Amino acid sequence: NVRTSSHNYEKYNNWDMIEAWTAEIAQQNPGLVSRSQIGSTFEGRPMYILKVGKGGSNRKAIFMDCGFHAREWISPAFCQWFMKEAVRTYGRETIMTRLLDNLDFYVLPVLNIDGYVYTWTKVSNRMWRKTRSTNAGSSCIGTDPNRNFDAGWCTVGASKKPCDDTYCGSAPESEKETKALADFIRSHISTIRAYLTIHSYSQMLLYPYSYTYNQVKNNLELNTLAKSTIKELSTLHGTKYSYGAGASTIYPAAGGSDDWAYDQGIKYSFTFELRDTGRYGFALPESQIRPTCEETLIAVKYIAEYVLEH
Ligand code: ING
Ligand code: ZN
Repeated sequence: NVRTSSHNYEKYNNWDMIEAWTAEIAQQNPGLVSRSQIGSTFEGRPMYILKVGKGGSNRKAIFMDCGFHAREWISPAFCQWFMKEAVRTYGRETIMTRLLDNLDFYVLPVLNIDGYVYTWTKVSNRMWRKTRSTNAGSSCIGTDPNRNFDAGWCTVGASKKPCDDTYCGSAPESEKETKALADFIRSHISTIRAYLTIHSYSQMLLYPYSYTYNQVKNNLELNTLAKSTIKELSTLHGTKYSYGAGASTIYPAAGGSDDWAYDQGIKYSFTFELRDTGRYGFALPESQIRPTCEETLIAVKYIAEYVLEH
């Protein structure tokens, strides 16, 4: 295994760094990592997905995305960390080796690239959340990508006003970014067994539904899995997470990607809300990248093992 040479995983990296890194990590780990493009953003940037796994036919897969919301910088940092650890520990560590021998991870390092780039342009733009698409009849920019999926779309916890931070968009999948993600999942639906989407902050592990208080069919199973996952997560640094169905644990909100993925038939669908609980919020210091990513990696591996066995 060759480590990516220059990439700094304990700093927040801008999009140019991340884009270059996607090419590098694939090139440096042939037979383990491959890169493909799933679409383009509103502003024309290529959306790259990394596939990590030893390959073979008819393999189960786990899909994970980061960077839905522009300001949640710890999220893309985790997808980068996950890939680093996957290639570093494959063949050296039992669990990662078993995972990559038996399933593929599809990792989308940044979904909302245009928004992420925007948060790097000026201090005053650091708290941007949405995409950067234009809205007909409004001078306000952007749609909330996590209100833009076809899951009770725009019925609750979402806004129909383009100037709002939770604007649901003109229609489900109106954004090029969410459409590309949804198209990718639809076209790989026969293999994808779990959907993981990484947000911040709140220290929560959420499962469907958020668009309704109705319980999913395997609610008890997801509740039990979430409970044991956060227990594992806490063992490293003592970080306390809460967990439960989205609507009752964080707030009711329609159009989220986890609810949509679940309704596509992906029975293990989770939203992570990483550190912290509000002291730094979205401006989580770089000194917390390592501990946050370490503990989150434990949780992701724990869920992946469970999914592999079920
Ligand atoms: N939180 C999520 C949000 O989009 C969420 C919470 C999860 C809503 C799943 C709907 C579905 O508001 C953050 N921090 O973005
Ligand atoms: Zn978010």
